[in-house]
Amino acid sequence: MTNGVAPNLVAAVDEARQWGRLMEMARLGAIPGDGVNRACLTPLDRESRRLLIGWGHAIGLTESIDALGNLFLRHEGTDPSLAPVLTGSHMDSQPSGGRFDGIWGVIAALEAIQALREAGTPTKRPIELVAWTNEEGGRFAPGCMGSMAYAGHSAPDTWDAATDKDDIRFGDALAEHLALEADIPRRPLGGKPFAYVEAHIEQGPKLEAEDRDIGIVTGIQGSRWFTVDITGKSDHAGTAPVGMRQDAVQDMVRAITALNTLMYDPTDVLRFTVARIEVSPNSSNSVAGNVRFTIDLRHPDNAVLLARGNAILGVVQAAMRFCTASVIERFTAAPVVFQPEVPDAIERAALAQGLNAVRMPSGAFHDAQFMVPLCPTGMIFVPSARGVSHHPSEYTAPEQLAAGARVLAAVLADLANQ
Ligand code: HGY
Ligand code: MN
Ligand code: MN
Repeated sequence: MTNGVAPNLVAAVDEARQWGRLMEMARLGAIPGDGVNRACLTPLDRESRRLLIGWGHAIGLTESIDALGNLFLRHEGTDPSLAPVLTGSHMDSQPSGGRFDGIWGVIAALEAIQALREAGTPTKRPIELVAWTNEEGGRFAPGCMGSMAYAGHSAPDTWDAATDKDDIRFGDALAEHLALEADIPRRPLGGKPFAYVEAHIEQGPKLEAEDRDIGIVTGIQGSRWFTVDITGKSDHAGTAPVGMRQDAVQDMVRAITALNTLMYDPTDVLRFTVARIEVSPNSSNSVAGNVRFTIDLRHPDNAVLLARGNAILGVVQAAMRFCTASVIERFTAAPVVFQPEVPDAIERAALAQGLNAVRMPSGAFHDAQFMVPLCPTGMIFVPSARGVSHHPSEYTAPEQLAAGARVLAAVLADLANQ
């Protein structure tokens, strides 16, 4: 199969069907402002997975799950013994997320596979759609647990003790989830796909600003997540002299101020974010005895990621006036560059369909980051309105999503016949 993919395949991708499925999914966990809050391993998550399985069943796909709850829908190839082409993304959302992050890549994979079947496009290799468990890390940190376990990057029980805001352990939530999906056939964790391709919204401003249809993703910058614990002593806000306090909030402010200096980048490439702060006892008239805050650090150059990240502990501890501090690293995703095979297939498909495509890196992390050591990997981006994501107003138009699904369909046909 060359890149001259049958035009009827491209025509078989149905814009309205894809949009309709996305909007039906968006009702599961809908929040004001067209947003979605659908955390992993929840009843809403399971409801969305059952909806997807139903759509897959209707077109003859067979479902299975692995020990991390990663969900697979398989389209059989003419030679079932061949390594499959894997495609998909995640179904969980941020707590105040949008209707497209992750879930579009899953729905686009379904749309592309359905178009292949309706167009009668033969595929030598099987194609497997995957919905990864807990990509966002919103309920249980870190993100990408399902893909990291599948790829052998981390042992499957690595995160069992991670807790959510209600102190539920990830291991317990996963065990409950797997029990509730016990009717779904189980498959071993892991695999050796022939290739992996993920469709995803850009979550940034580039494609819209340059009036492009498609982003051919060349790689993903590195990410490191840390948790900082500051330990002081709670006290009475009215009586405790300020000079005698061990105020964890005040020392947190000193630490973040010092970290801002450490992380300062005049070129604005480095991304340093503190966005989750837990204070105890969290009462307006009790001095804070304990504070926990998160750090999300990103950069495309691993040397910078290592140098700045490894300096965090020393900077935080030097900033302490009255408290003690500890730092734990929760997540390490090294920068990756995609092998040429899949980006080249994406470029061939976009050009063959007369789309305006550009090669670009990803600022967001994705499950694709962990597939790179396993097989040729790539991602297809479509524009994000105003570059906004991880917000209810996240938006990509139906015709833009359809263009992405058409490229995905052509890429799957290309790869599955190699
Ligand atoms: O945080 C990220 O980069 C991804 O969108 N979860
Ligand atoms: Mn995502
Ligand atoms: Mn996201």
